[in-house]
Amino acid sequence: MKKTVAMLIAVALIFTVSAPGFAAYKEEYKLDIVPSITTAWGMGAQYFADLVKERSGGQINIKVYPGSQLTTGKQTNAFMLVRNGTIDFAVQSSINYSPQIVELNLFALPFFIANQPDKYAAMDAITGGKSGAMVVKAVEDKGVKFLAFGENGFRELTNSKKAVRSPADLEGMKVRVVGSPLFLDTFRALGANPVNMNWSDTMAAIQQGVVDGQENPISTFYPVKMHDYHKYMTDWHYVIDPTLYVVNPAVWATFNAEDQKMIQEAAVEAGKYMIALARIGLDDGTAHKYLESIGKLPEITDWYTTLKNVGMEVAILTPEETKAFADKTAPVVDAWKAKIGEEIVKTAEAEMAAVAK
Ligand code: X2X
Repeated sequence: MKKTVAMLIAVALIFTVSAPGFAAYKEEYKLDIVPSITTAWGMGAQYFADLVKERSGGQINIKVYPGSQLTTGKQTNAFMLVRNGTIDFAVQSSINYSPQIVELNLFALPFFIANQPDKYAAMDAITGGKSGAMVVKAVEDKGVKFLAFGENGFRELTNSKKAVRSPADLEGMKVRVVGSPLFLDTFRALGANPVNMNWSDTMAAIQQGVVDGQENPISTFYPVKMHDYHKYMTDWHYVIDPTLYVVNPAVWATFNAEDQKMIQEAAVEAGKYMIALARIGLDDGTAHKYLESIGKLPEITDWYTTLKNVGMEVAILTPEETKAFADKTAPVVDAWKAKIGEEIVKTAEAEMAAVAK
């Protein structure tokens, strides 16, 4: 009798301990991204899915859905859908989540990070520092589990009309921006005529000439052959767009501690890969070295030559020219600093100053 009871208890224990690990797995976890798989963003998301699959012995299957399929094109609704569990995982732009999480606008303050002597060091000081942790807390307080930072990149302006080197050149130009209020304020302050539009509608609008300009990181606009429509690029780096690897908290809770650790580490690793892809050929060579060291150098490693070869004219601004844009947008920065929160902004400023050479 005693033996039978002991055995029953042992069997019950085995089931309770192992059950969550098995029973909780879904056949497929859906992961949301905006652009195509061929962008740095898409590659960074796919690498995460691949690492998780490999390290779970094929048990945890994350599928990347490119082109905003999971949000039916409405990229600024993406946060709500991962919060309510319609979407399991996401690698999303800070811009697309910023209508719900005002703190994320920190990265989209015009010429805030761009004006630092080393803009990448400044960015890393924020994401790796206290201000970054404050932003992450704001994201998690709104109901989504944060896993890691990635990067879409510094955003450059392209257009079909003319070389843009001053706010006067932008006067009245119809520029497509993401549906996030700070972007409308910024482009209005610059004298342009901003039109907010989802990325999924943007290429058609550009092809039809409904808009004349757009702003995106090079690694995002090159794969859609922006150069076939836009001859001019302004290399102004005015804002940066980190991406966030996130997961729905209820989905996260279904993974055991070991899986959680593995998934988190995979996100950090994939994030590092994506950051390097977004920076290669644009930083001091650090990204190139890193990608080489992990055996994952992409096909294109020199963006300026690549853009030139496809006929794009790149306006590299002098510090004075950049300042003219920054002066115009200074009131927007002031107004938005207050909305984002003085404490986060001041902390970020101090962290950037600490790494400024
Ligand atoms: O819509 C854009 O411009 C994109 C692809 O960069 C984002 O999703 C923020």
